[in-house]
Amino acid sequence: MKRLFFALWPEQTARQQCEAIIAKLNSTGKPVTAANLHVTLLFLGHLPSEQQAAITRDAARIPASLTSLTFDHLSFWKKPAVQCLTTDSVDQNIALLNENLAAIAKRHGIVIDDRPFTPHVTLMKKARSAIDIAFNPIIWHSDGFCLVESCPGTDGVDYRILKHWPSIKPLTPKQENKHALFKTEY
Ligand code: 3AM
Repeated sequence: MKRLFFALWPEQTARQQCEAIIAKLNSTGKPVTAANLHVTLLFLGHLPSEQQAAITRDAARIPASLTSLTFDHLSFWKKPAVQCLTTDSVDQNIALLNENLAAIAKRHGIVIDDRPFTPHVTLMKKARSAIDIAFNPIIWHSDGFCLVESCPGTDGVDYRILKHWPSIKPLTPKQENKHALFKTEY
């Protein structure tokens, strides 16, 4: 069984801007690696392959839409002990995407988190306290979403994109080495 979630993956600019903030947060926790930066749309948990296939089939029917989030706050969440980027203004297309994905998951009997959807980008784990730093808002554009596997990795966890809608071109091997994120199955 694979541990899966739906997510938005960053464009290069947004990823680099996140990395710059992580650098400013230096030594205040465990930094998220550049290749792991994402916005979780819906956490699914461990799914057997038949359920993964059914979810994948249904997710492909969700109309593709352009989405944009402006991350302008750095938040400290005490319980998960993370520093993350957050936003007060959630793009309606992203809220709809989350609703559509949640409906698919429920239809296939997956128990999902019933807390309100709060788009965020985790930058630092094992964080101990709030930190006040200045940064320019990060505009996170997406033209689709992906199904991601969370795998145990050398750095704790590695995220592996299994599928992306709409389809994207795999990176060249050189790019793949750099960001290790397009080890795709599609
Ligand atoms: O880094 P973020 O918060 O975006 O927090 C976990 C991570 O997202 C979240 O899923 C993403 C990939 O692991 N996650 C892990 N377990 C979860 C759970 N039981 C969960 N979200 C909701 N319920």
